[in-house]
Amino acid sequence: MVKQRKVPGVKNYQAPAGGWGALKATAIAVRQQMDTVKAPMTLLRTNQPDGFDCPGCAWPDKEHKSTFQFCENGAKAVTWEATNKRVTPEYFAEHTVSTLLTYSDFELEDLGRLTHPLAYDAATDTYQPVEWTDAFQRIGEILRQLSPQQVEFYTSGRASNEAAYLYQLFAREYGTNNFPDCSNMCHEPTSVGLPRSIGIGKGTVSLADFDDCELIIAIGHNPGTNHPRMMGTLHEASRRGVPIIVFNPLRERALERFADPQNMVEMATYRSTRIASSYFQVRAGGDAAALKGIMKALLEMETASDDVLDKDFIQEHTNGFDALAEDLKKTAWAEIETISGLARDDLAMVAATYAKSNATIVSYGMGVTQHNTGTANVRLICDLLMLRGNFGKPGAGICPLRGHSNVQGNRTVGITEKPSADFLQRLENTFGFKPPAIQGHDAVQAMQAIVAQSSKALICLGGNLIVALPDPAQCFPAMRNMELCVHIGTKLNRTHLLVGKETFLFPCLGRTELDEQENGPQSVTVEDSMSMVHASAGKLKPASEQLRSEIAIVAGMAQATLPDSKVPWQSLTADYNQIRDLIEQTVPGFENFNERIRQPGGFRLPLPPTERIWNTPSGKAEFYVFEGLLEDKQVQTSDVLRLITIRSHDQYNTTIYSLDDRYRGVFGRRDVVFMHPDDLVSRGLSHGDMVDLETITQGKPMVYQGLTAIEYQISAGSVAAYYPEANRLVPLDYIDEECGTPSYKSVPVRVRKSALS
Ligand SMILES: Nc1nc2c(c(=O)[nH]1)N[C@H]1C(S)=C(S)[C@@H](COP(=O)(O)OP(=O)(O)OC[C@H]3O[C@@H](n4cnc5c(=O)[nH]c(N)nc54)[C@H](O)[C@@H]3O)O[C@H]1N2
Ligand SMILES: Nc1nc2c(c(=O)[nH]1)N[C@H]1C(S)=C(S)[C@@H](COP(=O)(O)OP(=O)(O)OC[C@H]3O[C@@H](n4cnc5c(=O)[nH]c(N)nc54)[C@H](O)[C@@H]3O)O[C@H]1N2
Ligand SMILES: [Mo]
Repeated sequence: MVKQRKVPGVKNYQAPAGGWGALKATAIAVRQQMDTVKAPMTLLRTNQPDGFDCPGCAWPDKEHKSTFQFCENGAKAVTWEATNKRVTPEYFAEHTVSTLLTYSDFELEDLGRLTHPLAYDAATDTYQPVEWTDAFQRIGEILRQLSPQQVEFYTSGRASNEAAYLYQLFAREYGTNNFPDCSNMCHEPTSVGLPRSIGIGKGTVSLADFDDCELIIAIGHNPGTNHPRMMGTLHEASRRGVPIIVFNPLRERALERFADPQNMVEMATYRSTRIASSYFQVRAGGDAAALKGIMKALLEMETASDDVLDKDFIQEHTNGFDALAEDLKKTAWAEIETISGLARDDLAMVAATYAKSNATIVSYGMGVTQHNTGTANVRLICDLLMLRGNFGKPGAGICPLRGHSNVQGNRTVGITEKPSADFLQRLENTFGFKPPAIQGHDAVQAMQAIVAQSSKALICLGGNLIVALPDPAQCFPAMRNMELCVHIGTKLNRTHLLVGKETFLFPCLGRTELDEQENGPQSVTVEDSMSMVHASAGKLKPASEQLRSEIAIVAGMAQATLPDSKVPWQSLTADYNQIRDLIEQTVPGFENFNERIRQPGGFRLPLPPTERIWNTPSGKAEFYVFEGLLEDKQVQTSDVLRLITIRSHDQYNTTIYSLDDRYRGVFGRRDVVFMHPDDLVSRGLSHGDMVDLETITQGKPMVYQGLTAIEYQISAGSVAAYYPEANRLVPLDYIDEECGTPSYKSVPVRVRKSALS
């Protein structure tokens, strides 16, 4: 490489992921947020049988009873919640909402934990303290005046099963299925695609399968940052000699080399373990083409040797093989190569490795789902696995890496805009009211309804919805028209400041905190990425005496809104065992719920594909034919680049812990765009130049000015910038039509020298 010009805050980070860098970063996070005396005890209670579930990610623990697993980003998530900082009514009195809106996302949350229930006062443009009961009464009054179809009930995936269940009960008794949730922006392609292919919208592997697998294919996820405890598993697999094939447009350090802080020898000797055995820098949005290429090569091998496919499995358990084979035959290699950005020989090599493995796991994340071919991508992964019978045998299966720590559980207990008739019937039988049957809004539809002013109230159980959604220029101002906004959160964020005519901000207990109710201390439950359900109980003294549990807040609003409700809201709040009894009555798989969560490690929900039972209409697993290959049909001009919006190492979704992104060598800033050297050269740009990005849309222009272009190991044709800032380039209606998920990772953009430079 030619010697590059120095760009402030940009360095070439040489160290492996994990290792001493991770320990140092944890120490800093603790020092900045917490009392150093309290911190070690709190961190040690993470993911222990009598402790709390880590709010960081949804990766499971070995039986949830392991000794403390060191995890840098888990520690950040915990210390961020258990911080000593507070944002008090006095602070709100002195800072108008308009002033707070000028703060960065980082500055807002860094003010600390919310301490009091607040109501927005338009006359002073400030949040003022309010009594809980008064707030509930007012919310009830407004909701009773609105039609239920005008109200949106958002859930972010940290809510416990118990809170989420009560929340859906409240909204359904009130009369709506409007349940936009974070999953709509995340793994909806999994929830929609997997049931069509294998009959259930969840991953099929368990941790034990990683001990038995012979090959791991990791597509479009960045575990060193987002699922750090998975690194231990990958590290073990790699040391066992399991090939790990990675598809990712960016060279992510943790997928290349990792030093396990759990491993004394590696730490003492500064050694690390290679993770990926092969690393393919697929073009953004090129996975469908790559997957089809691997399958095409596999079929070509089958023609030659007749021993590659699992023909018994295909015959006995699947439908649609011939159509798939026909389509693969028709698809030209030239097209596969152009769109995936990968060579035929490389894809054939992957097919050959796959053909040798008797048990393969494919893991995937947002690099697969956040495309307008997201659902197709997920189904093509199933096709690939089905060709060699990689469902329902040890060491094999599909492993979607879920986002929020309980996003999967929220779905299981009823947070969905398209509930099944069976679930609605169970609710009716148990509670004696008729829940609405008409389909509700998902996240994008909810926002569109808010923009169109047909929705007039938004209630948020956690999260930062409006910042997480695309197109702030359209969405932020639309919030001004709302009759009512209610936010239940732990820390202040921008969505809370997009106030409507009446807005309430309720502070709630976090995972780490003791939840004391009338019947004593309570625990909640969560479900991890591998369908394990277990209990979580915080022990810390709550951040303020005014805090209430999410459950108590939901129940309080429900009672005030539905005076004739038959649901015993108050006694459910006093004793969460009663909520679990109701879940048991209405959601299949929760038999003896209260008893089973007392076992250390909890229990696993049923996963029929692991027994080769397929709950599809045909009773078989369904092969899927994806005739298109392109990420979208509209935009194919010669200068188009595909923008990927990504997370830095120091952020949790819209929560920014610091401005560093250590593994990618970016420090103290986020205003950068990662580019391939050829893409810089062909635009007359060099490393460090200031550039503007413009989305290629039919609609109004969307521009992001003044980013610094940095040369990076990213596939040609793809560029990357940080989320949520880059949401200004994502059109709201640019979605996967099958499931409504925004295509956050394949936005067609042009990059040019900045008008500001
Ligand atoms: N510390 C931390 N932990 C988290 C989160 C967090 O923000 N911070 N967020 C949580 C949530 S809600 C989620 S959903 C998960 C997210 O976890 P991930 O799924 O890992 O999410 P991202 O970082 O958005 O993107 C993942 C990777 O996809 C790659 N990618 C982008 N486009 C493509 C493509 O077209 N093809 C392929 N093959 N790869 C592509 C990117 O380069 C990146 O490495 O993590 C959860 N855990
Ligand atoms: N461009 C782009 N946009 C994206 C993505 C992307 O990759 N690119 N990813 C998408 C994905 S995968 C997701 S999941 C969404 C995330 O969307 P959300 O889940 O809505 O956003 P978060 O940033 O996780 O929410 C942070 C807020 O949650 C609140 N909070 C934290 N802990 C708790 C708690 O225990 N209880 C309650 N009630 N509140 C709590 C705090 O107030 C905090 O400010 O963003 C999506 N948006
Ligand atoms: Mo997510």
